[in-house]
Amino acid sequence: MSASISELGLDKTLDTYSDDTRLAKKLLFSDSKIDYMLGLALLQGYFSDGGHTALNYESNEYRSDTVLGKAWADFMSDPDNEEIVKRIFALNMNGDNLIYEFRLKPQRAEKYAQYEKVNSWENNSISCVREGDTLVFVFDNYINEVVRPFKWSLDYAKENGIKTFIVDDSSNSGGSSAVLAYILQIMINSQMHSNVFELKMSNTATHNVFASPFELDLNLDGQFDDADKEVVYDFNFAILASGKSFSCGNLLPVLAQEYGIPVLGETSGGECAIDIRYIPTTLAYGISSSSKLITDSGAIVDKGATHDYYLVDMVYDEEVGQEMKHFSNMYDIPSITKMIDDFYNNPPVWGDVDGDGTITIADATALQKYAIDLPTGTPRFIADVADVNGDGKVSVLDVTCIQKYVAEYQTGTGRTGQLVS
Ligand SMILES: [Ca+2]
Ligand SMILES: [Ca+2]
Ligand SMILES: [Ca+2]
Repeated sequence: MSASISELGLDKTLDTYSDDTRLAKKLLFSDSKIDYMLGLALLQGYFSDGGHTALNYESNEYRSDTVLGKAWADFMSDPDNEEIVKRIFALNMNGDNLIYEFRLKPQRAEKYAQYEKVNSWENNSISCVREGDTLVFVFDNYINEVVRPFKWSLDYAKENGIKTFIVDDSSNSGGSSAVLAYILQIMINSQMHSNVFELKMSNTATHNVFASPFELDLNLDGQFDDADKEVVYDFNFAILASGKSFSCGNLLPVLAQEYGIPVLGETSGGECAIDIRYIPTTLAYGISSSSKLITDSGAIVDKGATHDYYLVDMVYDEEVGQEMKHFSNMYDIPSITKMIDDFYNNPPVWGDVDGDGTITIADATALQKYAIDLPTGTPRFIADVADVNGDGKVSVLDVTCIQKYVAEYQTGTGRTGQLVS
């Protein structure tokens, strides 16, 4: 829809885009405030970016203890209005907004129920789950109550032979940047040996860059001192992310990736800083702020962390009547542990494009698809090791080299199988 708005403007887009946008426009011109809110709710599914851009952003008007909020709640629960309520719901599902709430979360819960729950806090909203020598720390908001359970889980892991420590950020809608600073600093502190984390922002109008330093009590003893610099955990850290990982939930994988920590699942949802604005009817809406958080290398974090391993399937859903995202593979602890092991342990080798440590026909097949811009069909694809014949591009010639290598030809294999120096 954004392409249409750029070309035609909002008004004409609403006229031409779909029956729903035409209905939304009609409702937005109504004298009834409930109609107006319905119009916004219809458009929300189209405009949603997962969180920050929210036309019917939760405001006082929507609270059930206000006159309008109560009228809205009554309207939505009235059986006479079932059709329009269903339509709004369906639009929001298609808009990716509710997929995570109604699909990712139950699929995740089902998967984690297969493993040992080591501990949980805050009515089960924070937990850690173990399988073999892997521990997964699960939390869905960056709230202060996460800090001690996180530290507890790290210490448990250290004392109990855990090698792989996974931070499950995949259903995390954000929260406090101070909590994010604590979690990230611990994950990267074997490289940093510091107790100060700097969160950097850039103003999109002036390009002025500024940093907010967080001094961190990493060992949680109430003192800020040198002892905090040596709070180091030598696990193989990894992050699970999805399109639902938003705001601070997006910031963690983006920043951690620059320190070599792999991101598994799908590209995180994006955006970080939020502005709340009001329209003249007093309804609030949310948009992303003009100040953008940036990484150490200066990259804007808004677009999200590109997954190192893509673990989402499309599965036909009979109830919905179409293919829907399926997330169970993201939470299969033995298989993601193997990927994380591969990520940390396999040095880059020419031709091993799926990064599993061996050159097989699977690498040739993935490369063949990549060369013609198809999805590779592998969770990981390392484009940097694909140009095995060294001609500066990735093409079917590289595929042939790998096929010959697999078939044990002595010539015509390029540098397939050699370590990337
Ligand atoms: Ca301390
Ligand atoms: Ca391989
Ligand atoms: Ca090539």
